[in-house]
Amino acid sequence: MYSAIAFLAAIAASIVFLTRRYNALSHLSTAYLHLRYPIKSADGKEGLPTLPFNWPNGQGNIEKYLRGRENSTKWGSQYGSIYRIWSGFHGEIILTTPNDIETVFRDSHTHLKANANDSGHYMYQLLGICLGLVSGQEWRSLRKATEAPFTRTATTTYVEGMMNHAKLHIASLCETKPEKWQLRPYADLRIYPFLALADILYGTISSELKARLLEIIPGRDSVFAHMMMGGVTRYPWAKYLPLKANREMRQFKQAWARWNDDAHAEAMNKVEKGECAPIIVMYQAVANGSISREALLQTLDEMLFANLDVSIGALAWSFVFIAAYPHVQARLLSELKTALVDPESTETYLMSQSNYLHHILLEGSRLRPVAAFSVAQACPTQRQVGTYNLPAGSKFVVDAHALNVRDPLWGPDNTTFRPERWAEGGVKRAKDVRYCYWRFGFGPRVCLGKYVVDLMMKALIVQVVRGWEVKLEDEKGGAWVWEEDTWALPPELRIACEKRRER
Ligand code: HEM
Ligand SMILES: *[C@@H]1O[C@H](CO)[C@@H](O)[C@H](O)[C@H]1NC(C)=O
Ligand SMILES: *[C@@H]1O[C@H](CO)[C@@H](O)[C@H](O)[C@H]1NC(C)=O
Ligand SMILES: *[C@@H]1O[C@H](CO)[C@@H](O)[C@H](O)[C@H]1NC(C)=O
Ligand SMILES: CC(=O)N[C@H]1CO[C@H](CO)[C@@H](O)[C@@H]1O
Repeated sequence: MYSAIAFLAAIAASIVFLTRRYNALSHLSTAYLHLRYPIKSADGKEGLPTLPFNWPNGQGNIEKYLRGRENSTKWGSQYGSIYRIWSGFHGEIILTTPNDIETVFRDSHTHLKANANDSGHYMYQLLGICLGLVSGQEWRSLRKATEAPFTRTATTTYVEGMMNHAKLHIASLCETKPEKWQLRPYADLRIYPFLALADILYGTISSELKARLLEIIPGRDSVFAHMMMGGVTRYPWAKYLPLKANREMRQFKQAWARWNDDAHAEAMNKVEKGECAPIIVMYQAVANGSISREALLQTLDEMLFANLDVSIGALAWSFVFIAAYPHVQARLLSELKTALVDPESTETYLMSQSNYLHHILLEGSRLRPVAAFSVAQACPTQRQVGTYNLPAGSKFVVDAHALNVRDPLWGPDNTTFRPERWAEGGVKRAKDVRYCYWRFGFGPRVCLGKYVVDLMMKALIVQVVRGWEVKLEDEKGGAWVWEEDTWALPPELRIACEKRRER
């Protein structure tokens, strides 16, 4: 009670003294937010360490995602192992230790996702009800209707097709110079996962459909850029304004729906031949009312567009690490020579989660997680985390670097790229690593695409590395001096591929 009065007095004082200052609004909001959303330790003595609110976004998006890597370390040393930031006016509790993460995430299938990712109404129209952003019964029905093609067993059946995709993609990249060519880590990796995934979902699509699918990409990119910029389109009433953003949204959604209907029709024509593409069963679930048409279209967008950037980044980093560390490449090559003798052993090799190739992916994602902080989600019940009582509905975010790099499990060479560590002592047992490593999420609700993504990455890596020696270069073919703490892909970085000579 006294502290509340003191707070009010402090606010009154703030109004008098701070309104003249530039950052008065930040201070006022900080005081208000502390009062409105108090979080105390179990003995009621301490408040949860909380960052001051910066007008008007808090730490939302820029500091959290774009500067996330630096701020993870900075905030961790300043505020401790559990603290709160602001994403707009939404408090988000940052978790940095495996114990706390287990307490919160062991029932992740019951968690509530932030409405449209806290990104406003424009985002809601694009992806507001996709699989990754819905909760409860809605999530269960949608997951059931879309998960069949992504299980481990289903993924095993894609190995041969994926290897062919990878081969064709490489052929298209090195067409003119198969002896020595350069791979651009981002631009040259975009179409490959896209078409590979489309084939899985829709069956092998005709070249006409493929061309139309590729034509949809620029419009989708533009809509996504409007969403990221935010501003007025965050508000529901803005959809009535004659904005370019709104027109492009309508055009994209129409084109996407029509393309899917046509791809579905094409797949139906092949049913007689005994092919049953996953899209057919997904459309059945719409027809019998288990899921809505809009939710399915958004989920297909989520799979093919929204998650793709993430996959390209992960793939690019794998190539960079393999090229940067010749001893890693040599060991991988010798593993490939013994593993890829026939189609059957290729399948076993690509699906294994305990070989050197797999450890390269794990190690790359450990050091370059796809985001510094995970997307916020809320537990439905109250939790005691550390000494704090966190009310039901508190939103939680995982600090990827605190786990993947700073957790003592990875010491003392925690910042070194060393795939071998995944075959050693403490790290080897899945149970020890479970909550010390962030990649596909925690608990029962994790990334739907995890097996397919790994297969996609492995197929391309295998096809490149067994045919070409990879090295880091700049765009003009000059040597590249690798620095271990490079963490944003430099635009002029290239993967040079030089044909291997048989010995
Ligand atoms: C390296 C690439 C990828 C990484 C690191 C990744 C990681 C993640 C993470 C961290 C989540 C959130 C889990 C949570 O906390 O709720 C997620 C969800 C999801 N991912 Fe991925 N993802 C990748 C690629 C893909 C791809 C290519 C697909 C395409 C099928 C995909 C489909 C999904 C879906 C549908 C969800 C929502 C699942 C649900 O909520 O039930 N992901 N992913
Ligand atoms: C939600 O936002 C995060 C961070 O910007 C992003 O990584 C994630 O892909 C978004 N989710 C969807 C479904 O777009
Ligand atoms: C609707 O169709 C899907 C896909 O064929 C099926 O799994 C589900 O059981 C059906 N649900 C009902 C209520 O008929
Ligand atoms: C992780 O690496 C950093 C920098 O190399 C070092 O300061 C820190 O002590 C390491 N942490 C552990 C747990 O080994
Ligand atoms: C609140 C806070 O500490 N933000 C920092 C995040 O990181 C950037 C870049 O290092 C800093 O400029 C911010 O001050």
